[in-house]
Amino acid sequence: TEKIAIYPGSFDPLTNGHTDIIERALGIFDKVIVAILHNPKKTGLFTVEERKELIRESLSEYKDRIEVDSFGGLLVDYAEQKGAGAIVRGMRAMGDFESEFQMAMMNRRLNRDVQTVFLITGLRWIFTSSSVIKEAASFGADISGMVSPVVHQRLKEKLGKG
Ligand code: COD
Repeated sequence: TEKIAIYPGSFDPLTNGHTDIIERALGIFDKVIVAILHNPKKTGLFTVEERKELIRESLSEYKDRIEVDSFGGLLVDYAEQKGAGAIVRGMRAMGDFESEFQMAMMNRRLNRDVQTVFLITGLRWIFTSSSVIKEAASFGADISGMVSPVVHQRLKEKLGKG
């Protein structure tokens, strides 16, 4: 049977760090569902629809094995509904560990059949995050090489900077 993993996150917007994790996950699983948390209380820089669009365009070469979706409510319920046996999370430097561990334990408590799989990012993405990229881009920093060309373009349009 098909091995399906959920890669959940905010993806506001997708960075090359996220893409690195997706590529690694595709080496293990048959299909990866990139799932954006739909949080009505928290608005990001990009709408959920825009984020989906950016992921689809940036990862079009993998379109046969990637599904891009959004979800609300509990992640483990969504995973079960999608027939996914695993949740993939990316690990950067040490700072990620504590909160990720807590979330994984909570998710296991909620559904012991869904495993959390941590993948270690490529060294060059250790310091990359959507928030740092947004902040740097808002001050006009050159963030090419940290995001895909489409994300780069859309960030420039949103922030009105070059
Ligand atoms: N290199 C490697 N990994 C990276 C990088 C990078 N440079 N940048 C980000 N990542 C990883 C993150 O570590 C994370 O694993 C993933 O990519 C997504 O990151 P973000 O920042 O886009 O998304 P998060 O961490 O804000 O997403 C949080 C969730 C939406 C997954 C979480 O809030 C959730 O599951 N909510 C649903 C409610 C629920 O079920 N709660 C109970 C669980 S405690």
